Amino acid sequence: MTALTIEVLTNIFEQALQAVIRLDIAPIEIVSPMVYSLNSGGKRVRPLLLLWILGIQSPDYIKKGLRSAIAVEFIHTYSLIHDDLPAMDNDDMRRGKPTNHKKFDEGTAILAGDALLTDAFYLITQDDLLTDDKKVEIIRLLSQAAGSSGMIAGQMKDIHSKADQMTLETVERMHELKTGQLFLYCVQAAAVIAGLDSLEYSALEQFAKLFGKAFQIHNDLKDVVGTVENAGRAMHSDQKHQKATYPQLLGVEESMIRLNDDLTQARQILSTLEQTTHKPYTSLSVFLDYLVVEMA
Ligand code: GRG
Repeated sequence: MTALTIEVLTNIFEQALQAVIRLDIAPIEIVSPMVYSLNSGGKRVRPLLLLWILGIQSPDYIKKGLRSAIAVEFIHTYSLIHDDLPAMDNDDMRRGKPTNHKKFDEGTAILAGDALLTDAFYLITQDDLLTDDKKVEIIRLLSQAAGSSGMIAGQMKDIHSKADQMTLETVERMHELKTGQLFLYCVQAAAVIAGLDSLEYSALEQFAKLFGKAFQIHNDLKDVVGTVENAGRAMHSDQKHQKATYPQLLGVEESMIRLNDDLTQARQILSTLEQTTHKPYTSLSVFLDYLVVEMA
């Protein structure tokens, strides 16, 4: 595990991702908009989290997780394409580039999202390195995380929410579903692939929940105190869309305090996991470091 860095893992992931893009089979009209959003500068946090946990078990496990990791990046990419559509957030820019429907057209963007969503599951079925039982379990976890009781439920709450009627509790629940469920899938899929025991599995789930919450607070803070380059979209976009955010509900300072509390709790889980399993779980703090926001 010593030689494994985010850069090394990113290279492994990028190579595997580019290799599954079906230029040879699917028509270029649909592959182009899929590839445009897949390769437009996403940080790859979800697949890297899944693969890092596998690397902690043994570097040999990483290749077994590649398709499950690509699948979650497909789902994440679809969710962003659809989230940017005029019927949802109606955003022109993402990651500093035109959104999919601006680069192509609305119908194409809808279909590119549909294709990414559908192909995610196909990719897992075509995984030669996992048993059928594990593939079914991973598909179950991913469909649950992304579906009507997971990310879609969160998005539904989002589009029907009125910022001034949201409480901290309802905002937290919305993000747990909308953002948190895909992170939960990442640790669950890694646990299934590596065959982890239930204690390790549930500690990782607790870690993922805290990470998802911290990720969202960080994302909200970036919109208020960051720069356009960091946010990759117009600043104060949440305010424009009248979204209820952590800084709006709690203020910037209290949001930072909560973010740091979540990060501290997440680090404690990793230390305990490392002590009990003798595996290098504290190396996962590289994901938490990225979310640290310094007080001014
Ligand atoms: C449209 C079905 C459907 C779901 C959309 C996740 C989501 C639900 C919408 C995204 C809106 C948003 C900005 C949520 C905040 C948290 C979040 C998911 C940020 C983007 O994730 P990053 O930072 O993105 O991992 P990159 O660009 O790095 O891939």
